[in-house]
Amino acid sequence: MGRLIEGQWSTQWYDPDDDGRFVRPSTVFRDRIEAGGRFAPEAGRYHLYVSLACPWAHRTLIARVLKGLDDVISVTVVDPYMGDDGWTFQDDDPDPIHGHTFLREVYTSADSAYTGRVTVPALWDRQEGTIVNNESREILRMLDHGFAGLATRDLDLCPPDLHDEVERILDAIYEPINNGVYRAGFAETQQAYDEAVGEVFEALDQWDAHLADHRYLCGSRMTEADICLFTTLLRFDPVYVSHFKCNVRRIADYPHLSGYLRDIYQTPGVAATCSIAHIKEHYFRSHPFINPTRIVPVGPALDLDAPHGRA
Ligand SMILES: N[C@@H](CCC(=O)N[C@@H](CS)C(=O)NCC(=O)O)C(=O)O
Repeated sequence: MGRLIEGQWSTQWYDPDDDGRFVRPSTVFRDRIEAGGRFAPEAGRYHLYVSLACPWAHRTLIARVLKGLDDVISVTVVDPYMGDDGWTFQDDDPDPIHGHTFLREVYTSADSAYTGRVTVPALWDRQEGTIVNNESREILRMLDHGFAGLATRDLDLCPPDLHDEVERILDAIYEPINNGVYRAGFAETQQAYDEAVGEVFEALDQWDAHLADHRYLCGSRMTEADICLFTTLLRFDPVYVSHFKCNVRRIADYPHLSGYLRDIYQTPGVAATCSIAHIKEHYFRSHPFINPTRIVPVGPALDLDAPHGRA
């Protein structure tokens, strides 16, 4: 793990705030794919660098498959283990564009003086030779709306009539849930941890109640908000409960969130983007300050194919 400082690699972890809270830095590449713009939608032009372990990258993999963009946007999956060199390419899934060994080299190929973390997802443009964007929520929206005419599946994950509600829910789940589990797991003081875990479970309790009478977060249609909640819920019982100490309740203990998790998992195309083995291998092996033995637990037993009862 580490970061680039003016193009030079440094094995530094995140800097907490004065009270030991985890602080997630903002991402740097924030351009957009749009018809008529510098980054126009074109088949074969863009490439996604992802990890199957990462909940943020997983959002973009799900959108790619649900929109039928598999043949339009190519993908490389990095090795689950993130050590001192950061994300590394796998021998059986090498970097097809540059032939690099490390993801950080993709970042310095985009900007030789880049300063920041080397994160997934990152959306690469073959034509301009740069990273278009490395912020998952924005890449998700680009895959959803930026490739009209190229997407082979007719489905809108943020339709105009639900736009404001999708945005509201994306905002509402981000800090307490999506980022909340990280704020708990990477807290460096008891107070920072207590604060984060309290927020995680208050929010989960609230959304479980909401899902008692809504199939999806925004009602009867699956949206970007569901994708963003799903990728955190999928990792919750196998990883966040023990590794990030989010152990007040499991998702399996929630009457509605548990079925909702299986409902999204069983949506055609989604299961193929999920690898519990990859997820566990990444978290338990890559954070020795949390798990010094790097032993990957065997459980928990999960049956994501069990009936979800929510149709
Ligand atoms: N805000 C970013 C966060 C991406 C992110 O933090 N990804 C993690 C993997 S789960 C990563 O690549 N971390 C490497 C590091 O921070 O060194 C997004 O939503 O895309």
